[in-house]
Amino acid sequence: MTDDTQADEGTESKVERAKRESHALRGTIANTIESDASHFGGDDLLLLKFHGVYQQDDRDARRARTGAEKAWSMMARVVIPAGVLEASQYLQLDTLADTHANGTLRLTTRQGIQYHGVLKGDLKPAIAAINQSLLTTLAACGDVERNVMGCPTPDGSAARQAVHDIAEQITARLRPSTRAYHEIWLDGKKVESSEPVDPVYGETYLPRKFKTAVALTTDNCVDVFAQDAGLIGLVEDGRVERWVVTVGGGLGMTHGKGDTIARLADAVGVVSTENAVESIAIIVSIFRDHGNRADRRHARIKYLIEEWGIEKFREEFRKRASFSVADAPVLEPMPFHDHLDLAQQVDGRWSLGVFVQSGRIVDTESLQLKTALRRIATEVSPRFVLTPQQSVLLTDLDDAGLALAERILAEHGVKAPTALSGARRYSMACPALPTCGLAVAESERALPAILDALDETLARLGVLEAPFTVRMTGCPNGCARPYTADLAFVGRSAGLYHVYVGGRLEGDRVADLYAADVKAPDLLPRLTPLFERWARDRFADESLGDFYHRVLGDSGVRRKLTGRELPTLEQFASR
Ligand code: SRM
Ligand code: SF4
Repeated sequence: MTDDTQADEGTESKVERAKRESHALRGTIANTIESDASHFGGDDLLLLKFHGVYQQDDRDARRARTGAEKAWSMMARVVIPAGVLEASQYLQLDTLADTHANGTLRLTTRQGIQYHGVLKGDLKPAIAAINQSLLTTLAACGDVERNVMGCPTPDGSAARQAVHDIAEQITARLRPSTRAYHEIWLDGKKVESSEPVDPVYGETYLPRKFKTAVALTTDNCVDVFAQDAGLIGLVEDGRVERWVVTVGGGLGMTHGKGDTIARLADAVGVVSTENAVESIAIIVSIFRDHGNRADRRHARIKYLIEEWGIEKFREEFRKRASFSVADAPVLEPMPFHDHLDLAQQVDGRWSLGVFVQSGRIVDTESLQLKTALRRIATEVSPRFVLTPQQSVLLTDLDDAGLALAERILAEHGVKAPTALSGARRYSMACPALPTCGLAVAESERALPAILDALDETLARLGVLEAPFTVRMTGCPNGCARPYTADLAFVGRSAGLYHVYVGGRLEGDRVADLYAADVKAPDLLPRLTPLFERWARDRFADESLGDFYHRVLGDSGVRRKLTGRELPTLEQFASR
């Protein structure tokens, strides 16, 4: 056996055993909460994830300390299907950041919200408060269906309603049935020890996490091909009645492990709206029954598709479906919108985008974003729709509300999205240090300075407004979806990054490893020849990733990237 996540042949891995023996995800979490212990241990660390909680420690403090106990705290993640919040919910979540966490809200790349720095003693009241706002942390993490993403489609059309409805319905259909969540965090009442086995997930839940997104043929802002499963609504006259079902996307890789891959999804077939949710449930059931439970590194559905091939998967899907499944059409490339531009809804009201750098809502001296959004929630009361790019839309604004929201934003130093460079507006970074236990390099804290320098270079070259996406992560797990970006920096070790080039906003192409092991200060100097060539020779509106592919002469869509150390393509820029 190599580690806890792998099993010897014929034995059960430690993680599978922990799930089986957890008594429907209870473990000893409740006892630890009641006790004086400073932190959780053993199987509870795994089980907590199903409740939306990760135990973390302050990595900065870890570096500074010698021998003292780690500075433990918790990260709690809120499930928000398709990112839709009422103003009252946003207000409650905002308050919670100050009363029970580190004073910030962190919008995630999957339209959820995370709290960092929650102390063990604050966990129970924090989760209770989240539930009072009619939201939950249950199934935000763990080996189950995670937060279901959905295109925000701020036009308020029937297509938007369809996306939101389906995201809600998938969430409800695939939420774990355990009473443990209520028992531990809410009412405290013990239920009979004979709680029935979860009807969807069984005793051992899924082999690993499972992610679904709902997109539209008119917009792939959710990066649907990077998801375990997806639904793409075929928009006809503003309505959706049929959905393309997709399977087998996923981005997590391990450096140096060629058998770990970033992969884009394949189409399974086309189903009607009434069968869309069931289609995702069927894919989940196939993963539950056939996913790899012996090696967690290979326990994502993308590896099952690699092993079986998509034809075998389609056969299995049809076998389990009690409804008709049409052959999947060849999909035209789908456009991408970040939805931040001011847009009028079909009902005449407005949607206004607010850019949030790396999803972190916080007040600083020059930018009081948290205060501004709080004031808008209180004084204007719009809907808050979190975007898959870590920003937020204020929707359903009437004329007076729009004027007031714009004034409040300006008063607190929040720039309009149109005032941002293309690179900044479409950028994303994962949290990495100091909270993420898996980070090997900086990301969220490093990206702003990189973007400042990048903006200078792009302005000098006359391409400041050109849209392209820059994404950064502190390790190869891919939380900011780096491998579908035009340009990505992926942490290798402290101050060292792999550079990927060649994805694009439309999310239908996987990037290439462009330069390996680049020191942080050398990132932009190493890329300048590529930027210069792009600025000089690009077609109008051609993104960096598209240009790279056209000039390299590779018009094919790259469907997967492996963690193997490939030769880099940096020399291309000087060819
Ligand atoms: Fe992620 C693990 C943060 C989206 C792939 N991710 C983690 C953990 C929980 C670290 C850990 O396991 O200890 C990170 C918490 C850091 C912190 O301090 O907050 C973390 N992931 C995030 C978020 C917050 C990044 C962000 O900038 O917003 C995103 C939360 C989304 C949500 O609301 O649910 C987040 N993670 C993603 C995505 C993107 C996506 O889903 O669209 C991916 C790539 C897609 C995929 O899953 O293939 C992603 N996260 C991972 C992986 C690699 C999984 C794999 O198959 O190898 C890990 C590591 C793991 O699971 O063991 C991971
Ligand atoms: Fe942590 Fe790596 Fe995910 Fe960044 S990409 S949040 S460093 S697991």
